[in-house]
Amino acid sequence: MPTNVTAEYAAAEAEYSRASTKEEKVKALEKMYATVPKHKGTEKLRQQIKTKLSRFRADIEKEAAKKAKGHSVAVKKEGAATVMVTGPPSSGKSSLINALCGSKLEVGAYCFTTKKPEVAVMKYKDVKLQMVEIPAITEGYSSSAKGRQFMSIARTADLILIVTHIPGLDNLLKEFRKANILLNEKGDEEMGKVGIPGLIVQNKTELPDSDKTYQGLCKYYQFDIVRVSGIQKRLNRLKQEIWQHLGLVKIYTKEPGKKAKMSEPLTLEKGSTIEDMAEHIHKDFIRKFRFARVWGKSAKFEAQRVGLNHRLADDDVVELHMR
Ligand SMILES: Nc1nc2c(ncn2[C@@H]2O[C@H](COP(=O)(O)OP(=O)(O)OP(=O)(O)O)[C@@H](O)[C@H]2O)c(=O)[nH]1
Ligand SMILES: [Mg+2]
Repeated sequence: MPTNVTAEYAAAEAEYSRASTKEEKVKALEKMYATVPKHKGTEKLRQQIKTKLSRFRADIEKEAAKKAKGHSVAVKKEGAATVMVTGPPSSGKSSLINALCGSKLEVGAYCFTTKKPEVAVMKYKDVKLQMVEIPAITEGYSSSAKGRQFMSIARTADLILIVTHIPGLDNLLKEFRKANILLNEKGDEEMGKVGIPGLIVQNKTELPDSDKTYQGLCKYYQFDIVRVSGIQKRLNRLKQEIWQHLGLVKIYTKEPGKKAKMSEPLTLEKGSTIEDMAEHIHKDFIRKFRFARVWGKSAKFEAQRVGLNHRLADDDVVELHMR
């Protein structure tokens, strides 16, 4: 042990050796990491703490996931992406999903109507997106056994919606942080933290005090806010925003001489190239590739002939020419 550590660090280390559960170990390691002097001489020590932290966190995650499976709250991914619908109790999460997906999730005028993860599929312009509601988030959520399971499902999301009708989200955001989910921030693989895009959806905006609620929500400046009313069902804007925040592009393929297949677009990450697309379809495609023709926003003119490193845009139509 380095001689020049602080008393706080020494206390944290003592806590670590006393800790009997993995959760306690993580807590102590976090304190150690926060209090260890940051200079060249402690580099190795800091690395060791990080490694231990990520190992314990991964273990906790795995156990939560296993438990979740046992209680069949696990969610099988489907569709082009998974959107997690979260928020405080009774904010209208289930109502909103029903309006977006045409599903029939239970809606109730009381809190905690939804008790386990519920799944529905939303269609957005030929793309299917999975929507998952996890039970309402309240203080202490991420330290309870159930809440931890739900958070481990949230960790797999491509986008997290915070559906709210109230302005104060401090507690809710704290629960995400405690579950090592960083909304609209970069993750830290070594530390077991995942970064996931987040979007605030202010619901029930037809109610009289909704402008005041909006003012309150604006202080969470790292989030975009979409204002909706689930019962009025004008949700096209929300659908668009969901798609935009997923950071995907949908690409329609066509065979030479035929019309484009407009029913099942490929979905790729924003910034993807023809090469990414070809690889996505089949590994062999790159080897046999001659050129592609592109229609749409990324093309300078219709049917532009392009190579493998051409960057695609949302709604492009692509024709691959092979050897
Ligand atoms: N005024 C108003 N009420 C709404 C709106 N959307 C939902 N509600 C009502 O809010 C209550 C809760 O709706 P739910 O959809 O069950 O809300 P939830 O967030 O899924 O609730 P929990 O699962 O219990 O956390 C119900 O009484 C709904 O009718 C809305 O846009 N405006
Ligand atoms: Mg619900």
